[in-house]
Amino acid sequence: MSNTVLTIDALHKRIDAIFRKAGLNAIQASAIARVIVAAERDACKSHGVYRIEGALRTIKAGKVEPDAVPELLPQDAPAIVKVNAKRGFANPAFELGLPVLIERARSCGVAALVINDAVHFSALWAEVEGLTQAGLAGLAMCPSYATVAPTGGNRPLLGTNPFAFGWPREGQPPYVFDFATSVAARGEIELHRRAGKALPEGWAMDSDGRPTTDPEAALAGAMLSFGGHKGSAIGTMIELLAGIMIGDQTSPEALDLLGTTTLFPSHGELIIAFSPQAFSAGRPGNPLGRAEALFEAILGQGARLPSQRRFLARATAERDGISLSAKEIEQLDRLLDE
Ligand code: NDP
Ligand code: PYC
Repeated sequence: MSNTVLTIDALHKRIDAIFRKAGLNAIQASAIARVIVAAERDACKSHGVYRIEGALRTIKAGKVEPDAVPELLPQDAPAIVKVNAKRGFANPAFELGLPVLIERARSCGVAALVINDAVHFSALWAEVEGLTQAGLAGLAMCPSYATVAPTGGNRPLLGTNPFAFGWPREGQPPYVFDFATSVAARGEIELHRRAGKALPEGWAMDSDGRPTTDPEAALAGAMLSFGGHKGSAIGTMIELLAGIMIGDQTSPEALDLLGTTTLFPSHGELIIAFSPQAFSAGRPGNPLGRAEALFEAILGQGARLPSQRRFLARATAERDGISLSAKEIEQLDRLLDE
């Protein structure tokens, strides 16, 4: 069956309507529809429309507050902005905190946004892009739930803990990377399972700790960290900074609370914004100009920059619309009728 092409706006309206019908308030529905549409627009299927069912399951199970209105908390420290998501999704909490984070990073040179008590399922590149659009560099990270074995271990403990970085560029899309600290996002394993495809070797172990390429066995077992002990250490750092340090759940705690990996976990998120101008003040050279020389040298070797694939997909979707399979369209229609 052939694909259907929808405009970005039309897809947002459909997904927003599904979440409104499921009981989310306008703030929650609109913000999570925005990140899901952005993922489809940028050809990041692991966090696109397939995530709608997980969000709906989480709403039905009462594990997210459908009427949550995130709250900006009084500031104790000028460079730490805190938003409580009030057990709603992380995305509206981020949207509330972003302008304050930008203002604080511009005035202090560096500032952090702490999001607490949030249900989280989305990709992080959209968040660091919010900073690069304001001329800032930034990092974003969060735990997830225990699905990844620490390197040398054989049972799930760490989350797939995403880590994103953005650097602003003038007249060009920013330099952005965003990856799970497991070999691949768990969403990729689920997409392999749905497609009946074996996993590449080195992604996961089964529940007996043996290497597996079977997605079912991998989902029941443990995923592996990217880069062995290095990814395992970065994943642990994220548990420390974006879990324990901000007074929120670590991945094993999030899984204990939820009791399943079929719903979305509740935990916090940490976003740090840097002003390149403030850090380089008094030093020779313009940091954005110097960065361009580095990017040119990378490209000059025939390498590509992270997010280049995504930005190309975005340009195509903005021009031609978003192409969804017949199965995906059926899913959207069914979810709206349910
Ligand atoms: P990928 O491995 O698909 O991509 C990781 C990054 O590497 C991207 O920025 C990608 O850019 C870049 N990249 C890929 N290939 C190359 C290359 N050859 N040269 C240069 N750069 C390259 O991502 P993951 O599967 O690890 O993660 C996917 C998403 O899952 C992320 O957006 C992450 O935030 C999300 N996630 C969310 C979680 C959560 O708890 N909320 C948990 C785990 C993951 P490009 O996109 O252009 O290919
Ligand atoms: O893809 O690993 C993942 C993931 C976990 C929670 C949201 N996405």
